[in-house]
Amino acid sequence: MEFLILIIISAAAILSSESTLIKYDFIIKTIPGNPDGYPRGVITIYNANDTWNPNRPFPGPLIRASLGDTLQRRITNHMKEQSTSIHFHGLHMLNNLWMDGTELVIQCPIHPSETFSYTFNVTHTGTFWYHSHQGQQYADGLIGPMIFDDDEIEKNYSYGMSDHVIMLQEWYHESWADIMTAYQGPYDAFPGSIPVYPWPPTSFLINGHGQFDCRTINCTEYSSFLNACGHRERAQCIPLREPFFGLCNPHLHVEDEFLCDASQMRLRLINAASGIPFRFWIEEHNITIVARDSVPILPIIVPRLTIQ
Ligand SMILES: *[C@@H]1O[C@H](CO)[C@@H](O)[C@H](O)[C@H]1NC(C)=O
Ligand SMILES: *[C@@H]1O[C@H](CO)[C@@H](O)[C@H](O)[C@H]1NC(C)=O
Ligand SMILES: *[C@@H]1O[C@H](CO)[C@@H](O)[C@H](O)[C@H]1NC(C)=O
Ligand SMILES: *[C@@H]1O[C@H](CO)[C@@H](O)[C@H](O)[C@H]1NC(C)=O
Ligand SMILES: *[C@@H]1O[C@H](CO)[C@@H](O)[C@H](O)[C@H]1NC(C)=O
Ligand SMILES: [Cu+2]
Repeated sequence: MEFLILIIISAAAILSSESTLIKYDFIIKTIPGNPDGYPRGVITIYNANDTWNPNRPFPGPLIRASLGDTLQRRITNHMKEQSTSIHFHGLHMLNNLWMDGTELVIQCPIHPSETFSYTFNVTHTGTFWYHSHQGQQYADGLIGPMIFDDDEIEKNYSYGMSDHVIMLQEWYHESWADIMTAYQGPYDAFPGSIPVYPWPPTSFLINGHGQFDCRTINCTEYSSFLNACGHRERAQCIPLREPFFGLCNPHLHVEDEFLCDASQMRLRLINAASGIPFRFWIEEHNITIVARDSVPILPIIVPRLTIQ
């Protein structure tokens, strides 16, 4: 599956300063996390010169450069049991397709304990994101934002330092591998098992944080239902169980605040979900859409928007 982004603000190319080599060195690791208060294993990506943030293991570090810069991004896979690769969503990689990051299509997997460097020239401006391109691995947290400066929006609007990334995701309490097994699993693989599609998310995350009310559901009570013809059918039920990594806490994370200290605020919306669109709005405010998929557009003023 591949997902679209709508980016509220970003823009066209105007060459300015000379080229700089910008280096990042990242480590990828699986750790226990609790994005919505329900502890489970997640994948974190963090600066090699630093440690991971247990309170917000993802989104990963912001990659920021300007049009014309060269980016070098070293990735070391410290996961014990999974290979990986990183795709830079929305970048064209013209004459440079070996840096596109699709595992087993463009490159060999980055196996556990291996390192791989991605190098490319920044030929776009605006808001983008990177994510794992190994199976559906990014659904476990391997995502992060990228900003390429020098766009027209910087010049045409006066948002000052009020420049924020907002990454939206749906979240599950199962790993992507379990969800894929549930999608594809045969009927009666074990007594009572039925393939479940779609597998509903348990919560939604904004910049890696959300809230879950910690309820549990015992599917024995929902095992069947009477259909319109009066026949009893087996029901699909997603069991909601106690976490085994620790206690669930519905009030673990407080809301993030974005202080508005200018008359305008730039929000760089990224839909980093695995399978759903989002509707986004801000109470008592209109939103001006100034770009889509990093391409600037004539401004559109809306009370809410849908991001695919
Ligand atoms: C680690 O590297 C990043 C990216 O190069 C840099 O922004 C950050 O300041 C460095 N952090 C430390 C603690 O040196
Ligand atoms: C990146 O830019 C440098 C310097 O302009 C150039 O030598 C190199 O060929 C470019 N690489 C790609 C893949 O376009
Ligand atoms: C689930 O509910 C059924 C019927 O109410 C009960 O027999 C069973 O023990 C329950 N299972 C769990 C794990 O609570
Ligand atoms: C949003 O725009 C509509 C249409 O121009 C306008 O009627 C409404 O008052 C605006 N709302 C706010 C909160 O500014
Ligand atoms: C920025 O302003 C210039 C001059 O008014 C205009 O030509 C251009 O289309 C604007 N670009 C954006 C992205 O708003
Ligand atoms: Cu992508």
